[in-house]
Parts: sequence; structure tokens; C-alpha cells
Amino acid sequence: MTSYKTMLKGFGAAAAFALTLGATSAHAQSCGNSAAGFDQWKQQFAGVAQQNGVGSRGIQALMNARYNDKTIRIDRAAQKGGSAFTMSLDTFLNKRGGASIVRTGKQKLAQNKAMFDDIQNRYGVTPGPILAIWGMETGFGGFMGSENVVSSAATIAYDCRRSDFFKPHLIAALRLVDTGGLSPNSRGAGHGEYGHTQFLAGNILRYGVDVNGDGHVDLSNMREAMYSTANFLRQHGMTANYQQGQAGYRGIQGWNAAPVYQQAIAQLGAQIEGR
Ligand SMILES: [Ca+2]
Repeated sequence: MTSYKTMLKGFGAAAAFALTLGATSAHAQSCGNSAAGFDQWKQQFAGVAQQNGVGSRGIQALMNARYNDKTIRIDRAAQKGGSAFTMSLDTFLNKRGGASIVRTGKQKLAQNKAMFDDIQNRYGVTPGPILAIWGMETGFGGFMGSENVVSSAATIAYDCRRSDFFKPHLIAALRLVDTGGLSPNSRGAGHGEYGHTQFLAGNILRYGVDVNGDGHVDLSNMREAMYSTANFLRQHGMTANYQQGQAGYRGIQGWNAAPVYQQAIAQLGAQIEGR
């Protein structure tokens, strides 16, 4: 999986919610650039987490989180990469297997027709872009990430480069551990993205849909991931008219900041729908 999506994802959306930041001691470090200060930082951050509604299971998960070197390597590679901003659409589609996404997307649509009809009725979002995103993000659930979500979310929140952006997502991840939407052992991508369409935790809290009514949103559940993705797109302005220049394109722009990614989703979506 190419890693630049992790750099771009979420830039279009505001942070899920404001953090309540308590008084910190004069010596408290708000971030760090190596594993050395991580355990001390976790202790401090536990206080912030409690002030923001995290309960005992979430705090325990934070205390058990380990500094993830791979998260930092992925982040720095993404920072240098940046090629999604300069790549042509054809190159991007080739690299990401656009033809294969269309082929499999059509199969998935046929297999889940009733579900996508229901999604369209509820959210006004047609199946193509959801399927294109599913294929692009995880190969339709084939590779949803190998990194511990809580450890990755804690590492990137501790890391100084974009600490303020990722701290609310760490709080959200811990709250999801409290309620069972994530387990302390859940695996995802390098920045803590989770599930079939790789949501950051704050977006799970904000846009997640509990389809089966068991009291929590589980994005490793395909149906909940599809409804949640539709809800995210809808909340960002998605309509059935989602090609570039049309009003619904805003929904795709909210999903990912890279223009070539946006164009790819619009094109693949239309092809999957046979438009
Ligand atoms: Ca559920």
C-alpha cells in the first residue's frame, strides 16, 4: 500500500473535536521526537485523556501502548513522497490498479446490491465512489493494515511533527477502546487508520454508523464501513452528481486532499456504475 494517503487523509476535515487541555506542569513536554520520552508523555497524556472522557479501559490501552518506529518511518516517507500532488491521473491509476478496482468493484456491487440501494436511499450517495474508495484504501478489505492502532495513534500524537492534529484522534481511539469499537489489539495502518476504508479514530466517532445496532461502530465490519463511508461523504457534500465540476465532488474532496486521488475516485466510481 502506498503511504501518501496517510499524509493527506483528514486534511480536508477539521479535527473531530476540540481537546480539553488541562494545566500542564512547567516541565511537561507536549511532544517528542524519539522513544526516550514516550513513557513519561503517556503518563501526562493520561490526564488529558481522562479530562476528555476516556475511561479505565482506554487509559489502560494508552499505558500499554508502545512507541512504534514503523509509524515514524511511514510518516517521514509520506512527508518526502508527496508524489500524489504531481502525478498524472493515468500514472496514478496504473500504480493503484485502477482497472482491477473497477472489475472487482462491479462484482462487489452485484453481490451487495440491496445494501448499496439502501445506502443510496439513506444518504443519496451512489455506490461507485464508495466502492472505488474501498478498493483504493484496502483492496476491498484485503489489506487493512498490520500496525497496532492504539500504539500507532499514540506514537503519531506524541511525535512533534503533527502532534496537535493527531492528539484528538488518539483521544477518540481510546474512547473507542472504552466502548468496544476498537480493541487494544486492533490492527490498522501506520497512523492508526482503521477498517475497510481506513478511518482515523476521530472520524469513526464523528461519522461512524452502527448498522447492526450492537452499540458500537466496528469498521472491520464491511457493512458498517460502507454505511460510515457513505455518511462521511454525505456530510462533506456528496450527491449523485460527483464528477469534477459538479456539486457532489466536494464529498470526494473532503475525503482526500490530493487532486489526483479525487479525480481517480470520480472516474473509477463512474466506471463501476457503468455510467
Ligand atoms: Ca455495530
